[in-house]
Amino acid sequence: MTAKLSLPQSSKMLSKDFVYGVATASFQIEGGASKRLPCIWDTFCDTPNKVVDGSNGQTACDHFHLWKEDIALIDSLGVDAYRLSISWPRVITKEGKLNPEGVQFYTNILESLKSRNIKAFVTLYHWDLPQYLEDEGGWLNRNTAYKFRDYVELISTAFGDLVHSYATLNEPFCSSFLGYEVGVHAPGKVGKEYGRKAAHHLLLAHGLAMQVLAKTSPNTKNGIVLNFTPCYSETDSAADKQAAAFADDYFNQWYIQPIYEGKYPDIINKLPIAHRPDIVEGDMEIISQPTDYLGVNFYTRAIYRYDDKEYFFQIEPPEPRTDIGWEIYPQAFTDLLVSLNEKYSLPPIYITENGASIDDVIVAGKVEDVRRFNYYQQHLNAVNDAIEKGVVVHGYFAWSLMDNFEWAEGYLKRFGIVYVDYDTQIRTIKQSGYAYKALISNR
Ligand code: IFM
Repeated sequence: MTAKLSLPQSSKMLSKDFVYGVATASFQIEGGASKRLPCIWDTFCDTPNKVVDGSNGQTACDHFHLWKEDIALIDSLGVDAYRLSISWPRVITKEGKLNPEGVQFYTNILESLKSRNIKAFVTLYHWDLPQYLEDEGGWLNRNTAYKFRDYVELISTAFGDLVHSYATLNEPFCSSFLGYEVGVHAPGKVGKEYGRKAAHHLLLAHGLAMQVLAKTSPNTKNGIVLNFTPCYSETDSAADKQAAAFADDYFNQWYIQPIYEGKYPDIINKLPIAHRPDIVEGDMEIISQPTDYLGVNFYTRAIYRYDDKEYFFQIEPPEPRTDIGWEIYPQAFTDLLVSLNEKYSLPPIYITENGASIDDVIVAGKVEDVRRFNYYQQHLNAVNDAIEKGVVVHGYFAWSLMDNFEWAEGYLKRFGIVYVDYDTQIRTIKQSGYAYKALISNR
């Protein structure tokens, strides 16, 4: 494949200041599970029928042992930044103290990145809650937010000036809705009475962590990463439009509005009292701390029709779709960025995740992932269109650096721009990876 990723010559995304990076998360790549405390995803993986291929994160991409090679690989792609996450159960003991071995693992990585001039974008929570905290109620327990604050204080102090940017949380929607409301993610709790409560404690944790970072790490860019699946109505009927608007408030605005406006969407008043979060006086002020940036993760959109029992019903995504069944609809990316920009007074945005799961095959040492290449081209264009419409975007991270543990899908779905052979742990840069590298170096 000789195709090149391209952008209009005048594009701000071709400026050297625009940050290009690749992203991963601790549980998805590290392995090295015996060297940390168990987390909720270990327990979830051990529960029958939760992960499609019955796999777990014990070894994953063995990044725990192969991190030096992986950092060299990242460097070889010519990226400006690497977005990684810290495993809370690797760096903090049950007693709430730093675990020096775990801290050293990340310090080595951060020092290596610094020596190569690669900016470290560090996510402090990408879903691997220590199991002992889940045993005390997890994100349903308000105290977990304070435990998170204490962990952030310790780890950000330990990392000193090795970090360029902190994200408090990755995708609180997934942690709360998928983990505590529909139960398809760890810890697998099911109940409408749980999801919003967990979300509130996660957002509180974010706000408390932002307050801490302002003291321990005032020179880093501190913010949060939210995922958005823009909601469209199936038809132009008022009922369908209302259904899409309700879904948007429930799945998207629920997580951003508290941060930038200090309140939940008005639909909170339509939820039964038992399903609403427990909001203590002062919480919304804590949650709405100013952020230096907003991280936006985008993959797809969702289409809704009216439903008289549940307010909305999501219809099957139309083609074209990626291998994970998500519709490819880049226009929604532009629409999303423009609408967020209109609705809120936002700091600069980083696209912290965007990418495609494709059923790659490796043939004679090559992965010709044309469909992923096309996905990247369309979505880079979509970001560029949003920038031209006035949205301030400072960077873009491909999800993911390499194939990895895709949560409830196990290792069956591949999102990497680098192919991983899980038997040999050999990494092979895919054609999309070479194209991404060329885009970055040709700026
Ligand atoms: O793999 C995940 C990642 O951990 C969080 N955002 C979405 C990705 C693809 O599902």
